[in-house]
Amino acid sequence: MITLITGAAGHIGTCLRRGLPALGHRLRLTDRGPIEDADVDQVVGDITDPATLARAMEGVRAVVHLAGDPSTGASFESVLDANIEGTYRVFEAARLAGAERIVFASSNHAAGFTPRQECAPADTPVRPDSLYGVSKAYGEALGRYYADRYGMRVACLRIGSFEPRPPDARALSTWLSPGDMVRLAHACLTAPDLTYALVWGVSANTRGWLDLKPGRALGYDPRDDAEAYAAELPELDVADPDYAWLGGRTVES
Ligand code: 15L
Repeated sequence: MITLITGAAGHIGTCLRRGLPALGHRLRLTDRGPIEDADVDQVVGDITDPATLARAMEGVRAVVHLAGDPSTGASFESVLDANIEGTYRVFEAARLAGAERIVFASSNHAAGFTPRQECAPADTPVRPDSLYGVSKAYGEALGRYYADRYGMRVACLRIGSFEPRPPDARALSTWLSPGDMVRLAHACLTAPDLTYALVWGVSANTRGWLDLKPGRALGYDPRDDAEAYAAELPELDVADPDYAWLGGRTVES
């Protein structure tokens, strides 16, 4: 049983290709360039190329789809190619190859215009704060379609701030640690009852306000908390966009 990781050379891809094998996952990697430090099965090429994807999908049971432009400032042309067309090509190639499960890296920015609240549900309505966020909302819709239409099992992860440590004060609420990223992907790859799920990709942050219950229901057991770094970071004013909005300062950029 092979799990394909797209965008495997990126930050999250590198974290998962290093962390998932120890949890029993046999991986194949794909990215636009070769991954030199990886002594594993890999297919080099672009996800907008159906021939590359057909090779990458051979014998694959599950896909972790990370490839795409990760920048909140991405242009329309860039998201159109990498995120819109690329994500469609990945879902369709996975279906044609008989893969049964897709874990899609969405983002908090699909709902970045959500105001801070007590506890935001994981299926908080789409309120993108950027064209990047729009492209992630599109990926979530595509996932819902492939689940309903073709019976694929799809988990969309609305990832917060994935970094080795919280990069700024906003991330005291939105941080996703590398260890928890691996735990979340593992849960979504193995949950027997997954049909379609939207889950927040964040750690168990003391200052978090994103509901972790849907993730926990799939078996996600976050262990990290950004609070451990709070003393190093400034307090945010409630009027600061990094405090007031899920997407932080992206809502104003
Ligand atoms: C994301 O989805 C982006 O890829 C990343 O660059 C950060 O902006 C992150 O969200 C975040 O919200 O911190």
